Amino acid sequence: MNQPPDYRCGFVSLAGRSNVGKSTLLNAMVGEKLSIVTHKPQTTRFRQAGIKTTDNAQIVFVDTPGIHRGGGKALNRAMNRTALQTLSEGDVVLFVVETFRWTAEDEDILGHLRQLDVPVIAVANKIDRVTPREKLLPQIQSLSEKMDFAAIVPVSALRRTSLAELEKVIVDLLPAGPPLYPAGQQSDRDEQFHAAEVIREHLLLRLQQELPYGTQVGIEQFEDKGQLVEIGAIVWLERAAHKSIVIGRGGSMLKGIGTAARHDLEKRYGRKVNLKLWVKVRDSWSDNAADLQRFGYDT
Ligand SMILES: Nc1nc2c(ncn2[C@@H]2O[C@H](COP(=O)(O)OP(=O)(O)OP(=O)(O)O)[C@@H](O)[C@H]2O)c(=O)[nH]1
Ligand SMILES: [Mg+2]
Repeated sequence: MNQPPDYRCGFVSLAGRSNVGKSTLLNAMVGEKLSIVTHKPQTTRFRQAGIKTTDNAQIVFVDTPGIHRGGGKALNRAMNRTALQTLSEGDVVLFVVETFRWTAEDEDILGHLRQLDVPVIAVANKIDRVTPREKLLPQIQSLSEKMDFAAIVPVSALRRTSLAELEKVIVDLLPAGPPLYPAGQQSDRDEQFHAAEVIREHLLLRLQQELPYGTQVGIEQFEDKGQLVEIGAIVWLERAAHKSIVIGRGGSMLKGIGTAARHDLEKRYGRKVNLKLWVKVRDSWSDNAADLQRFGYDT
């Protein structure tokens, strides 16, 4: 590929509290569903890059867990640590907020952002929920008083409103340099990671209350057999008492989760998928540093 001499490339960290739409934004910017999305907080647990390559720039978006208070378990601390570490590694930071809601957690994150010496763009997301439109202006105004942002860009990640404008603002702030990833590569994670995440998305969607937060998915088998992809995964729980709920009456809950995940994976690969799920218990894994490390968290 012939790169123009002013080609730009850099890391763009997505920062923000849970549920503001960081993963939705990453997927929309890259144009591929790389990160899982649910209406529940703390959906994203791992750092993941989503790469967008154009003729003049390569933007490496880095999705992070939502920075949150409370929880208090080793898992919560690991997620916050991952998010803060990623912030400090960006050439540019996107501070994603809900346009209509500012919370104590937003204020905490602002405190971290003020200490960075890289440009921070405030992304005022979910503007589709701001009606009438006249309300937008005072909200942007109050955001502008919080910090000296490089820019404030109101968007709707869900409806893909103003994303081209956001991309332009980002590219203008990126350092000059050649691309870091091959043009066709969109994620820095392998297919096992994505398969586990798809299964976790359906655990989050179908299990109630605290239950999904104690689940973890481990891929045991991943075999591409041409017309068929065979996947075997363990759903780890942290209490034996949760097993009967996750399996459900006559296996119905686990079956429902497996079927939904299989449909998504079949769409992803354009092929048949044979998905087998097993349920196992590892007592209190989410508060155990050794278990977290084993499951791939930064501890
Ligand atoms: N109305 C509206 N909803 C949105 C928009 N962007 C995201 N959402 C919704 O907000 C919820 C949370 O989205 P996520 O992308 O998972 O949020 P997140 O910031 O990655 O959350 P964590 O991974 O938990 O930190 C989902 O229900 C999304 O559909 C938007 O522009 N408008
Ligand atoms: Mg997320």
